[in-house]
Amino acid sequence: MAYDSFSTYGGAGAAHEDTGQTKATRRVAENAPDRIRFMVVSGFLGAGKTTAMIALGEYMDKNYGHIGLIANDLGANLVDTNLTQTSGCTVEEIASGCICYQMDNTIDKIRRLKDRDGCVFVMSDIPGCGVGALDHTYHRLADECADWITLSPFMVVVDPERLRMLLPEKADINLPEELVYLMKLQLEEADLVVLNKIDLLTDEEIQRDVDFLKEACPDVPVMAISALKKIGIAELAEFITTHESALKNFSVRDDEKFAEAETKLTWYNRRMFFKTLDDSKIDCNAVIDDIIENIRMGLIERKRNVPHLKTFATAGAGDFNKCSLIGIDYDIEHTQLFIRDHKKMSMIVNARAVCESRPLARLVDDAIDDVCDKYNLDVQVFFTECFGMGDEGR
Ligand SMILES: Nc1nc2c(ncn2[C@@H]2O[C@H](COP(=O)(O)OP(=O)(O)O)[C@@H](O)[C@H]2O)c(=O)[nH]1
Ligand SMILES: [Mg+2]
Repeated sequence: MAYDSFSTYGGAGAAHEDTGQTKATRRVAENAPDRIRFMVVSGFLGAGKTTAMIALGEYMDKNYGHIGLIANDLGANLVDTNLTQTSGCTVEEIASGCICYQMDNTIDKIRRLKDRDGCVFVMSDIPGCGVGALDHTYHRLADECADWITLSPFMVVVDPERLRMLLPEKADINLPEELVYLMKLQLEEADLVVLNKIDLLTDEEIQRDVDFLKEACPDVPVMAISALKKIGIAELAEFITTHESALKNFSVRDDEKFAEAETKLTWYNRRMFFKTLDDSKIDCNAVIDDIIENIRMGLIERKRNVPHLKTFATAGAGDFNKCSLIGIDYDIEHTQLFIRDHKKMSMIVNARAVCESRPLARLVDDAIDDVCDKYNLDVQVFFTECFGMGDEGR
């Protein structure tokens, strides 16, 4: 790729080698005997927060010292926790709510990662759209833990597909106006904007998106990476270990439009187990594709959308399938397919949808009934939760 300036701010310098002591290694070590750095990775649903966190974690764990990851999402049986555990970093999970409202727990976890696990840097992602975390987490940590936590830039990951809604072309990707508003708020909150998924773009498109983001966020650096293909990770690691948050005064506590936007989102988590009724082995990849496709079609029919749907399925002996869908206008992305046919599989579905919770629950049930008929399967559901951000009694 000819686009050679992934670091578009301040020339963070040549990429580090994967081995040996880098300048930054020494810096972190010098500063850090009794301090730790903390960073929130924010960004839109499906933008690549978790993938970016793992890519950074893996790289920094080799080059900077031990890294801790906090996988933060809502509910039990989450795909992301399973994933982050493959990174080599120490992983903690906060699944009972957003870190914003779990700060005592979050501070405990950061302390434990530092004292027990010897971590020098901890990253946490955030559920939903992340907006508000600067206020709730960074300002609280700055007030209470300044003597042992250094706050790295509040990082907002941007997905080029979703960015098209904000670009002059104003692409209509079937997301309500409220979510466009959430994306704008996200950019305002950032200390550092990271354009992700540049492996999907031409050099001209990367340049156009970076220029647009620089103009939209004139006071903050913009960097470009591919978390999946691990492009620009060394430069990003250098930046976040050598800069600190500006601790902007940015709050959405009294923003009604924000509250309204959040209530558009519904969380759906389910864990289940499938087996063939006649004990035969079948192509479980096709079953998963059909489930996702049925959900997609059901949402299209109801004029609703799913900014992020993730599935993770295992069938023993290390064979697994991981898929992702980032909206009704997109194809299913297969991060990993089963290599063999199976007669059983265990599966997790996590959906973050723009759809009311009851019709969503019904639609997923229908999608599953449909594959059971088609493939002659029995299903056992172990866990389901489905709730709107605004649902009473949550
Ligand atoms: N092509 C491409 N896909 C990516 C990249 N980073 C993440 N993805 C994919 O985007 C989807 C959402 O990623 P994820 O990290 O789960 O997003 P999150 O919801 O922000 O945590 C997954 O299917 C990823 O494999 C990237 O750099 N390039
Ligand atoms: Mg995630």
